[in-house]
Amino acid sequence: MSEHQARAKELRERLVRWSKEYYQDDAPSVSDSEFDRALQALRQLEQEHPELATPDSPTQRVGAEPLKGFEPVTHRHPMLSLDNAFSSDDLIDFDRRVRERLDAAAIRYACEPKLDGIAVSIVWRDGDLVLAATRGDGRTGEGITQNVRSIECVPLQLKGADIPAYLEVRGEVYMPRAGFEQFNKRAREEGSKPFVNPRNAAAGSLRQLDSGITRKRPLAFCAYSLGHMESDGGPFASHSEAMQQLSEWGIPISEYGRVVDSIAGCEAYYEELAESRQRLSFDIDGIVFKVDDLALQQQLGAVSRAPRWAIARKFPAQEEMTVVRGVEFQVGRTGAVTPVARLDPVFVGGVTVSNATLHNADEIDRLGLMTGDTVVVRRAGDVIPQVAAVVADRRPDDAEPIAFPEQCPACDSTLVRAPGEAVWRCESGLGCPAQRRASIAHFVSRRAMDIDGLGEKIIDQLLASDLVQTVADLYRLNTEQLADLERFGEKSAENLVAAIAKSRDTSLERFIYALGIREVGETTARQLAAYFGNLDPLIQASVEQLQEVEDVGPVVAGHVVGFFAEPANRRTMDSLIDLGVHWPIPEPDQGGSQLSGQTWVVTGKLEAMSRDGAEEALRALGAKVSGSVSGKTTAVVAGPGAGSKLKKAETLGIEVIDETEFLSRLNSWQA
Ligand code: JCF
Repeated sequence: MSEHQARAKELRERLVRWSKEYYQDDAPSVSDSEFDRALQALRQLEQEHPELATPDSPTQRVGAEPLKGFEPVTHRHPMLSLDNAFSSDDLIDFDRRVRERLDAAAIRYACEPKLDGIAVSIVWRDGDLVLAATRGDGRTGEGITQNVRSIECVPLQLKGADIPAYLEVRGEVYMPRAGFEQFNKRAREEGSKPFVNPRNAAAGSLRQLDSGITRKRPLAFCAYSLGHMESDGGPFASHSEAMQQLSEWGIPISEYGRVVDSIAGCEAYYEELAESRQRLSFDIDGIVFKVDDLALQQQLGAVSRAPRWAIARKFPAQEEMTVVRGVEFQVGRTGAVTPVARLDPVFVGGVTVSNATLHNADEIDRLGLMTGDTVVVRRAGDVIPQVAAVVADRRPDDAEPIAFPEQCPACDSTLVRAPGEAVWRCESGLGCPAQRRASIAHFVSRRAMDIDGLGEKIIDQLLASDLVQTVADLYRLNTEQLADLERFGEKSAENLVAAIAKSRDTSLERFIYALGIREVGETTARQLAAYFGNLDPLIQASVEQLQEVEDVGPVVAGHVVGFFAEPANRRTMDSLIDLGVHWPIPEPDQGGSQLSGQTWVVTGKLEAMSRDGAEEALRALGAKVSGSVSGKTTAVVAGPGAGSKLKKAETLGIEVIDETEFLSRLNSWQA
């Protein structure tokens, strides 16, 4: 066998195995970019050596054969995929080709995010959902009607006027990130298998023979084009008009869709969404640009697998491969021991990543991870980077098993695992140096007491020099003591003492959050502060009373009671108050506050104050502050760089004000 032959054979075998993992098992072991690179390499090899091409090569057929157990459904028109643009130049080339073919000066483009899910086709006859199928190989897909019927946002019956006799719509079934994270969290807790990413989760959920299982998965649908329509109504002039009509019939469409009048508008749209990508509630892997005019689309036509009138401008991949060099075991604020993989640095999801969480001991077993393994790292949204899969066939001979410690790596006490829990914990509390360090870091963090300039290195120095044992000791520090520490000058010592002093003036909700009670995050802290009004009633609250607070269940209530029952915690709190930490006692909100009953959203960059500061000011006036714009939003404060939230507010006709206007209103409200 020639060298080329052997290489082609190896690539084919890999691609076939990876395809099966991807399309049939919904459990890929390599990243998409790795898959694409292998496919590209094989394509090139076959192009340069045509004698190597075989009819069953993966280059000839990418996609999946229908799974057994599902009826094959032949699409009326092939379901096309999209050509990719990887750079601004690619996009400009696309626009030039389109304009040359159409002999046009500028083209109107419809823009929308490219959802990372599973393409499906859905048919409504006389308004009733009668058929749904996956894309399959583009011609024939799998009938998944029952499963699609179980997706909540897909209308079983269309509403409104002029319902067509036959309507086929194409769109993407996807799993929003929050649902995905929650599903995986539960899977990890229960010891069952989490999904690698939301797309695999959507695919795996959709292709269940039992639609009862699909029903329990948090799936959503978003239409992206009209497949075929038979109707008395006239044909649509544009893609955007068709989408608007689908929306009026009750079919979900992208809330971020927009029409621009030239390629420059496409560039701006891309930049805007690239900036807000991580804040969206779902994964997107790029932006789709389509010639909006349907007559022009027809004129342009399609080549083999993709239309000439559309292109997908891709974002940086959210999954990449790298090597695990070792595993460290970190002890967190609450004693939970988290294995963290040390990686060869890799650019993924727009940043360079060199650590990824492995969650817990079960996860290491489930992944079958060894030191030296090549892994797929995923970074999406504001979730920390994770090891999503191990690439089994890249394991080196000197790979080493990973042993989970039995003793706390920081204080040597025996680790404990509660029945039914996945995490091992160190139970030494603040007796453990790692927990002490982490709880101080949490206490001083920006959203807690907000002490500027007190990073982890300095915390380590303060602990090592014995100047600080508890968070209360921070308020006893003076400049002379600090100036004696390495890397401290007089000025930096003064700055730190000033920052600590400034933090004495805080709010009850920040203080409660800063205590670092297990499972009491910012929202719970805020609700506890609002309900109890001051610290003493909270300390004295019973488990039953605590559960009257919104979102507080028996577990959180137990953690709160347990925290205050600990004498060391009480001593520290007493010291903090003796040392001058204080907060205003909130007036009970009787609906009389300036903004009570209102919901505000703050987005984009503010100049004079931080976004947090603006939100805090709004809450202090009785407003609710939300992270997303909806029909219930009262008003939006938008700074430069505001993206999708601003657009949505404009679409919904919600009042939008800039920072200057906000500051002037704030002045009058607070007067
Ligand atoms: O969101 C998507 N993944 C998506 C896929 C959006 C689109 O507008 C598409 C697509 C695949 C094909 N449009 C076509 C023509």
